[in-house]
Amino acid sequence: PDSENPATAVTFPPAFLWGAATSAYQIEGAVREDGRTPSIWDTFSHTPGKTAGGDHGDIAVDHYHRYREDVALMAELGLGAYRFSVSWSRVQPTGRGPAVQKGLDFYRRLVDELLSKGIKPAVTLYHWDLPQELEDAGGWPERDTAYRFAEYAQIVGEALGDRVEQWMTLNEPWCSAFLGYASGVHAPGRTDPAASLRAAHHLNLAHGLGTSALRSVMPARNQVAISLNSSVVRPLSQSPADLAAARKIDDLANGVFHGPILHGAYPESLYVATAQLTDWDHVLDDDLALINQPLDALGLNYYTPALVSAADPSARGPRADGHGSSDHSPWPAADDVAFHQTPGDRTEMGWTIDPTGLHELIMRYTREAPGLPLYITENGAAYDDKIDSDGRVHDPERVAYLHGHLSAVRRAIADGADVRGYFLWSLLDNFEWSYGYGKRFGAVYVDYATLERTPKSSAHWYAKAARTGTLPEVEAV
Ligand code: PNW
Repeated sequence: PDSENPATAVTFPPAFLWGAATSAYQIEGAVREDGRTPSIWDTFSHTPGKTAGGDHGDIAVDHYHRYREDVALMAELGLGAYRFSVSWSRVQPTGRGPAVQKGLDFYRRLVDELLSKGIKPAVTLYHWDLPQELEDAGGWPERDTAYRFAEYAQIVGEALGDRVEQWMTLNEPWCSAFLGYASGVHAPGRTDPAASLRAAHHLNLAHGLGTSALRSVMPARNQVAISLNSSVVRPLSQSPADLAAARKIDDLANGVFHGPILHGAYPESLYVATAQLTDWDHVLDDDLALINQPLDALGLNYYTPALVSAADPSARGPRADGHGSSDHSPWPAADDVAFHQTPGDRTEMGWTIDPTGLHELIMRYTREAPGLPLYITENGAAYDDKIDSDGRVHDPERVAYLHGHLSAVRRAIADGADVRGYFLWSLLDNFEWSYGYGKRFGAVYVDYATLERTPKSSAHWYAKAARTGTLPEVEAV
């Protein structure tokens, strides 16, 4: 087999980090414990019609009470790192003011447990769960939310900065801004394209101010990064109209965040494309400098590429962009763009499996941000997993997905990219946002009746990869 043949083995550098990722609202549960108050996801998931089957995160997979067991599982699987997020409303129930120690204590215990097992914690400060009170005050379209985030970042940085080295300010601000405020398929469920563009800017500002706040309270050795939605956007043809459509979506998916964060400027073409919605007067003079903080690393999340063409804006058919169902587009000012299904096999999300997209993405940011270490902070697949009568969960499709994408990462490293680690999404089956519990992304199966955890065959496969630094054959499971 490949893994034993040095000529064909897919072997990673010895320091490569093998991790898994989760987020607070998707796994913790315990939503009313120790002073936690509702976030926009509590409100949204309890609003009829917003999530599949009315699913919500009240219990989720009860990680708040089972974190020791979950860390033990990670240790068994030989993970080198674990990426999790902090629930803002556990730490600051109103989104402002002094911290609740009990809330912080949970994360202190979790981090200590990880460190005691030799697992490197990687903290995301914001994975979409804005305290409801801040949404009531206007949410991300309001500038004040960015200042509130900086204050929260400082609190968490002070509490955990002595023992957590790897930090991410935001997870996928694209989803927060455009699924939250334009298409409305994510919390808070607003459908106001102009507001979504303001939200995007204030998320950028929050990242910049939060980065400065973290650095002001943490040891200099710690690394600050951000995990960006980093779309691979392909034109359906090389016609000028299709190329322009791809350019527009690239600006709205990538440029709107990478531009100010990495280069200190929004793409000129983004201003032009969105002029009908906003004159961008919410961008104040110093903002771009505040946003453009030097970073220690960049996190890329990748699932599937996008395929787009020009479209006649009057002929609005059903959309196929894989971002949930809504009559409202998550793409402001892009009625003239059509989305197409990329050919190939798909996961249970309907997302086409295309590892070449991950290679492409890594090489793009290797060029765009030379010298900046990269981490794949999310990659993974949902399948309709079932537990067998012998108590095993056999998920060869997920193994193949991971093998394909990790091989793409390895190719990128061979091509000169500085990829330092990979975080599988997700450690556990969990609350998949508007899709509820129906979509299972975990390497570990969760029985939602008993909350019992069972590592799937993909978990065993991944554990072997982590242990040996070499990808096992896909048939080896
Ligand atoms: C990411 N889209 O979400 C998130 O960071 C995770 O919390 C989530 O569970 C995971 O990917 C799987 O979905 C996304 O519509 C949600 O393009 C939606 C999209 C992308 C990522």
